[in-house]
Amino acid sequence: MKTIFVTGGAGFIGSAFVRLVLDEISNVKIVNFDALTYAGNPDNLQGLDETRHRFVKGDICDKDAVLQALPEDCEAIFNFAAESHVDRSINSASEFVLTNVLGTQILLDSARAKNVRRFVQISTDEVMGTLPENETAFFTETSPLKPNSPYAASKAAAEHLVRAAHETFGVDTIITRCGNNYGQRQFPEKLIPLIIANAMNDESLPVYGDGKNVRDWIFVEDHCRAIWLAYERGKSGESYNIGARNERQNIEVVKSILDALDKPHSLIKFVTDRPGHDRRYAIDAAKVETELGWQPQTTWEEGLQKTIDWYLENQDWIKRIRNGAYRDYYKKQYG
Ligand code: NAD
Ligand code: TDX
Repeated sequence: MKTIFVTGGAGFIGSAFVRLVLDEISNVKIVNFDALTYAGNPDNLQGLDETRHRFVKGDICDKDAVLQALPEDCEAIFNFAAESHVDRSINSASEFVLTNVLGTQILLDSARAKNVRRFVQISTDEVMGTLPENETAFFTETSPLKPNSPYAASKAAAEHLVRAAHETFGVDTIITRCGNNYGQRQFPEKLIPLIIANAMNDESLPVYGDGKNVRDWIFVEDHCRAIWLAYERGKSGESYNIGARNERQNIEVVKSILDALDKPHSLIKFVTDRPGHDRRYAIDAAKVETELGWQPQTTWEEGLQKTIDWYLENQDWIKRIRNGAYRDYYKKQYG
């Protein structure tokens, strides 16, 4: 049995990764280290095989706690833990610098201290900024880092620290940069679950600006499979851009959800644009396709329907989240 250390494994993508590894990789045990911030949810870990999964509540900025939880003879750290919502970073950036920057450095130091064999940093396409609105420009692994939001800047800073650990100390590192994920258990501050939750309750659907910003959507399990392949087959020190070649304008995404739920388009409400709103993200996935032999397995139509079905079938999950703290956030963000 190999042991891996997953941070942020009670969040949206981290919990999907934990599930995928437990389901599909038989010789791996997981220590799942998560601070359970507003975005971390123990409900996301229900039903896991507890003989191979151990949850530890802890903060990646707390070095003693990390060193204590990090198992001896650890195969890899997968760092999913982050403050992940762009709008929250616009309202208050400090938490983003702490967790996303300092937390990553503490994990890198801990990896060195305990001779962890590989460090996988889960990064984002947003570190590369924004693209013009034509079909010919894409993010590649050699695109310059030009982050535009405090969130993206903190993730770019983390990438630099990962690179520095590799160059200076020879830490075996992999960076993955993915586009917008969607799927089960995503916190309803992000576009797709927010629209599904509001539409299910016949509430208005806030669309920023003209609704024509483009995101490159990927089903969360496809992202997680690519991360595992990058860990297994990736070259030390390299970055891998992950995307399913699935660009959509926000307004198209919102209308597709309304149609699937049989709700009227009149619920859509155009609201003030996000400051510094990146216009378009689009990923050239040639490197993960050719070097890692990865391909997405879920089409947009299948993935969106699966996601909507999950939210319809798990209304208690969403009700528990849409509590007082969420309501306060929503009011502050949307008025
Ligand atoms: P999320 O907000 O759903 O989950 C983040 C998790 O990290 C939560 O469980 C939270 O409790 C935990 N966490 C936060 N601060 C922590 C700390 N200081 N110590 C320990 N745990 C802490 O985020 P997500 O959407 O699952 O994103 C996971 C990772 O993937 C992030 O690093 C994010 O930058 C990256 N990413 C996300 C997307 C996307 O579309 N959601 C796309 C590309 C990359
Ligand atoms: O209420 C909304 N209305 C709206 O029009 C929200 C929450 C979003 N939007 C727009 C903004 C974006 O153009 O929808 C698009 C998607 O927004 P988010 O879900 O907030 O995602 P984004 O800002 O694109 O960032 C996401 O992808 C990259 C994740 O949140 C990041 O963690 C990831 O790194």
